Order: sequence, then structure tokens, then C-alpha cells
Amino acid sequence: MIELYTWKTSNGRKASIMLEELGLPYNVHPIHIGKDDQFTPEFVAINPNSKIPAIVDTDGLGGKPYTLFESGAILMYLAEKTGKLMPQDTAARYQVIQWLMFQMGGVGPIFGQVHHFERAAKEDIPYGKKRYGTECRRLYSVMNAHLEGKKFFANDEYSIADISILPWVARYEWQLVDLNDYPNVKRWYDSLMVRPAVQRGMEIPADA
Ligand SMILES: N[C@@H](CCC(=O)N[C@@H](CS)C(=O)NCC(=O)O)C(=O)O
Repeated sequence: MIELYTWKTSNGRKASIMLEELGLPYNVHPIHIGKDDQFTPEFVAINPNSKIPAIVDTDGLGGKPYTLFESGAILMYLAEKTGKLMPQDTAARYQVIQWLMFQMGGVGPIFGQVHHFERAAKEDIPYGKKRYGTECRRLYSVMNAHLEGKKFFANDEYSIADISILPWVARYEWQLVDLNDYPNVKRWYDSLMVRPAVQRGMEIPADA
């Protein structure tokens, strides 16, 4: 059984979409980050960095419980555990890892800053909005150019690379982005958002 510690955010949804796609049984433990649940001693014991998502695989490596945080590591672990959504072939595998790292090092941190400066900051900081908004739109342009003539980010196969990027693009309105300006991203996004597993994963935790 996978114990999933999460909240209804872009990083949290990566893990829940992945679990839904794999059809693995899992229990959801809501960590209300707006109420500081991430700083409780119980959760810090699972993730010393106090961020969701995190998992405990009760049937982990060697049959022992295995604890993991960082959404990219969780996606890779679950892909390896099941042999799904990441290819075995080394060249193809690194294409997936490359776009996963693009998300973890670029899309996530930059889009997150856009969300902060546009929606959460208690003061209006035009420099922050401009700096992160410009980089966000540049990343959309990179994705749009890459997806020309392609169905998915890597190897023309659905993978954890797509799952990592999707919940961040799902917040395009928060990023003040019109997806019609990036037609290849829009086509990719529309084709994935109709997947039942994606729709279920986007709604976890149900009561958040
Ligand atoms: N690099 C981490 C980032 C995780 C992260 O920033 N999670 C946010 C929610 S999307 C969080 O837990 N924020 C709570 C806080 O910063 O106190 C990952 O991909 O797992």
C-alpha cells in the first residue's frame, strides 16, 4: 500500500495522477499546507523539508516500508516499481528524465514564483511579476516548439515527464497565459486532461 501525503496543488497532483494512472492502491493523508500541517513533527519525520507530496510505500524496497519526498523522485520510484510510464532503454529513459528535470528545475520553480507574485504577495512587486512572467512565457515557448508534431514530451510515449508538467500547465490562468498562444501545448494539454486517471488525480485530496 502507498501512503500519500498531499494537498491539492500542482506538485501534489503529480503524485496522485501517477498513482491513478498506475492503478496502485493508496491511502490519502491530507496535509493542509495553509494550516501549517507540513510543520507538524509527524510530517517532518516523513519529509524534513516540510513540503508535499511525500509517500510511504509500506511494501517498499526489500519488502520494508520506504519513505520518499520530492515529486520527481516519487514519480521515478513509482515508475521503476511498476515498470510503467518510463522506458527501460537507456536513451529513451534519459529523454524522459531530461524533461522531468526541465519541469523540476524550471517549470515548477518559475511558475510557482508567478503564482506567488501574481496572487499571493501582500504587496505589488512589478519587478517580480515581470521577471518570472517573462521566464514563464519563455518556458511555454520552449514547450510549444518542442511539441510541434509530437503527442508527448519524450519518445512520443506518455510518461512521467508529461505527468510532471501537466498540473503546472493546468494553472495557466494563474500564470496569465492564454493557451491559444501556444497551440502545441494546448493540443497536448487537452489530449491529457480528458484521461479519467488524470481527472481523478487532479481531485486528490477529495475534501481539500
Ligand atoms: N520540489 C518539491 C516542491 C514541493 C513543494 O513546493 N510543495 C508545496 C506545495 S506545491 C508545499 O508543500 N508548500 C508548503 C510550504 O512551502 O510550506 C517537489 O517537487 O516535491
